[in-house]
Amino acid sequence: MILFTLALSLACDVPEDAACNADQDQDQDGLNDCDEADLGTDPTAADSDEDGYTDGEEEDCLSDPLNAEEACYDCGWKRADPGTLVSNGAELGDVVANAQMVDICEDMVDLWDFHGEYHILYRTAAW
Ligand SMILES: [Ca+2]
Ligand SMILES: [Ca+2]
Ligand SMILES: [Ca+2]
Ligand SMILES: [Ca+2]
Repeated sequence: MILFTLALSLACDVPEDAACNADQDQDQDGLNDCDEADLGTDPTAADSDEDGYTDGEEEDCLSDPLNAEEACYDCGWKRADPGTLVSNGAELGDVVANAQMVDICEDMVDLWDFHGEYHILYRTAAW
């Protein structure tokens, strides 16, 4: 009976996720090892997808740290596209079609990455 109680007590002392250490950031990318385990990023490589932005920077700018095709915008815009938008028209209150434009930092930006924010869109054309 004593052995059973001791074994039960030891089992309760084991942290839920013993494979990672929330106090450790091996690669100094701003994400602790447990956050990296949750995201699937490499805890020993600061830039898991080698796109030039660290895993922590991509987490902050809402970019995918496991997709080298997607990185933070140089101007600092967040990638706020929830991935669920569907265009339903161009009237007030509608979700307009996604569009891509070059911003002042010369990045090609997706309109839907500004979801949930208010911006003034200034477009011109010249011949
Ligand atoms: Ca890390
Ligand atoms: Ca990492
Ligand atoms: Ca990256
Ligand atoms: Ca990326």
